[in-house]
Amino acid sequence: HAADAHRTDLMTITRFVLNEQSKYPESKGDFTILLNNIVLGCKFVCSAVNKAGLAKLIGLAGETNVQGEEQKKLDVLSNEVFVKALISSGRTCILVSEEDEEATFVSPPMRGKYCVVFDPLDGSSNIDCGVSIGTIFGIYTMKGSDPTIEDVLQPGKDMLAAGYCMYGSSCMLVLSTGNGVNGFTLDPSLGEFILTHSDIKIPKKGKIYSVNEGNAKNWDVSTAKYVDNCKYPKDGSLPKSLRYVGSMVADVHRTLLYGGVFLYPADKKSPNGKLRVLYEVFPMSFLMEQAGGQAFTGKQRALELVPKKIHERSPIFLGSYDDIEEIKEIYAAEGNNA
Ligand code: P6P
Repeated sequence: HAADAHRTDLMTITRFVLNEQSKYPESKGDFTILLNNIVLGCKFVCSAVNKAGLAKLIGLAGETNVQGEEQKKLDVLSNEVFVKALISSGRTCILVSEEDEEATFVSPPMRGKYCVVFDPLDGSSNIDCGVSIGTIFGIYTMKGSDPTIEDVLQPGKDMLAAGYCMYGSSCMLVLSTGNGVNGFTLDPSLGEFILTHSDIKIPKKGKIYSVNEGNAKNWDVSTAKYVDNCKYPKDGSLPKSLRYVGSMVADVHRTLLYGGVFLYPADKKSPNGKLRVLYEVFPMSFLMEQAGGQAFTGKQRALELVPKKIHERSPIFLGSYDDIEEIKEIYAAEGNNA
């Protein structure tokens, strides 16, 4: 039976990536090895997050990260786990983490050709109240023969792959290697991520908008106008619902599956918005486009941004194709006049 086949023909993330990579005869399995180490990191963090309340991991580590935010112990732990897993893969040459001010250059003999940019535990301010949090990552290939910082300042459209792992009611890894988006759910009894959401496509138009309304006072005219249209539609359609978790992985995952838009706009306080280009905006924009959606900065296609600094920020509007078109039309008409 089909159901049985599904149960017995377990498509693990490793098998899935191997199948994908077999389309590239020249690939030597390096990407699969890299991905396996990312998956290992996600499994470890999933376990640590689920036990956080019990293992007294909660609470401030007393240190502050480069963003000037109090670091919680799980941040520190997650970052260390991913850095060690990525270096030990022997397939990376540069690592950029939200938790580390400087990029990490991997020395031979552990050096490989991939550059990984990641936020090991995004949304960590939500750890103590049990709200879903996640790991976000993007993968570039080194351009030359020796790694330079330019290799991690490439536009998001040149990423080889991107994904996130959400630690919520279940642990789910959502990945794209440039051929669509697939979702894998961790089966804790097997310790394997199993394909559960094949070829995810975001609905063309959604009924949900996701933004921190608390920043409304500081929005520019175009954002204010778009959000107003969501609440008081001019075309007689129903108002959109507001859903905002305050954890990017949770808000983007819901947007990807249900449709609608997620916005973290610029405002008078933060002219470049809050979210980081390399390891929040680019990976989520890459996934959205691969799922048939769009990602816009208020000025341009998000994936065409060329970052100058590894912790640079950008405003971001991402989600359903038609909803983002509406935002682009408003910005085209009104501009960014804050
Ligand atoms: P605000 C979490 O701190 C985070 O980096 C993202 O995960 C989330 O989308 C955003 O900040 C929430 O920011 O200002 O609405 O609390």
